[in-house]
Amino acid sequence: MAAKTPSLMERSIDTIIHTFHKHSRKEGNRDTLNKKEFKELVTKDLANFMKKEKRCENLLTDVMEDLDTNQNEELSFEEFIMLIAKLVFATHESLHENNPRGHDHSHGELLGK
Ligand SMILES: [Ca+2]
Ligand SMILES: [Ca+2]
Ligand SMILES: [Zn+2]
Repeated sequence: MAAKTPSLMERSIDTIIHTFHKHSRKEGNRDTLNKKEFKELVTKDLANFMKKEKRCENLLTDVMEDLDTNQNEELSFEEFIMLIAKLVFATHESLHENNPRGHDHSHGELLGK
């Protein structure tokens, strides 16, 4: 059976994993993010979705502490994807801000424009 071309959604999942690894392998444990690696990921790869956190060191620390459920000061992939889940949820919510759900299911524009 010939492999099908990955769909956009499948490629998006690949991109999340690839982006995590791109940063996690820079220092120390190659499969977890330390604070510096997490900061770089937010600054370079989530610059639009996390504008406030990008600019504020304290906010970024709070986000990392929330995600680090086993409190070892490193983010595993499992801990990190909770952030992606929250961002996906928040993005869908903001699309609906002026567009009620229901029969007329309409959406605003992406990236909070
Ligand atoms: Ca690392
Ligand atoms: Ca952890
Ligand atoms: Zn919707």
